[in-house]
Amino acid sequence: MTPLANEKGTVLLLVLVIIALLASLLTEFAFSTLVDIRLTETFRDSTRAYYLSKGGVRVGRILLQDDKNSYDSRDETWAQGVSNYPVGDGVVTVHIEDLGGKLDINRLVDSQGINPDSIFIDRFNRFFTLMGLTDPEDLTAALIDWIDKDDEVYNTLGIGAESNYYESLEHPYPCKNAPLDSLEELGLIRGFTPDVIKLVRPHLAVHAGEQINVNTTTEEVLMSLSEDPEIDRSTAETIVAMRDAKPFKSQEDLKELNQLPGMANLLRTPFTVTSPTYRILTWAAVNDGTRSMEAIVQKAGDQLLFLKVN
Ligand SMILES: [Ca+2]
Ligand SMILES: [Ca+2]
Repeated sequence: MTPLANEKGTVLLLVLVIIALLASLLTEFAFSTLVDIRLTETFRDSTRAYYLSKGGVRVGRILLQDDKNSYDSRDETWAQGVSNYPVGDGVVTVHIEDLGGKLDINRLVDSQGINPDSIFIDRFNRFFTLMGLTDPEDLTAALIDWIDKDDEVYNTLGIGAESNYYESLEHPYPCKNAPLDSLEELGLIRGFTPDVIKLVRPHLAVHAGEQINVNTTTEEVLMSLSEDPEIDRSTAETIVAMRDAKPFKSQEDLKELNQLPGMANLLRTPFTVTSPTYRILTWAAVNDGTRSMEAIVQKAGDQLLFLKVN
């Protein structure tokens, strides 16, 4: 081959390489433009779902503010929520659950974070026993230590856990030494395995209030309230049947309960007929974009106590 022919061949090869590169670049460009459009669409839909979900929280708060009667029970409008309600291109679901019928974990320690509350300790010990959990006192003690300010291990009845325990774990973290903000924190506390949490979660809350709303509570929570004489399963079932037939609408109505076994001995008048706080769960979808939110609100003054965006 002559030097000229050789040069021509090289140029041809170079042109071919450039064409191939350009072609692949164009294909890549077209593909990434498509991906960009899809990402933009998903981002757009997910942003719309975010605002729809946020609107769902507002709807929940409006439903609660609209409820102005003397009692709170699950046959009221707020408790019906909203299911897959169509809004524009999307749908939104709003679920409202009152927390007044649940045992408030943060009540185990006084608001100063210093003294454990003996009445709530008894309730939690009985509750964990009722749920069939082993070492119920240790679970209660671990909750107390998680909440109380000090780093001294609680050791009455059960043995608790402070930072020295949590710092020795494979993935160490300090003990919170403050009230729980959300039930999700339970997963960080010693003894609260996923199975235990699944079992106890429906009966427990944070921000629940000191008294128990008879209209919405569970048999297990009722049974945890009194030991001697105890509120047994049959009394708890009777109370639930009474409130399901007709909600208790005032403290006066609650006097009907005084005749039942275990009621005369209840400490600190544990019952009420209203719920001060609520958990609003919302879920929204717009095409492929979905978002959900969890809000805890205090009904009085429509105060937002906690918000988690998923
Ligand atoms: Ca009400
Ligand atoms: Ca502590």
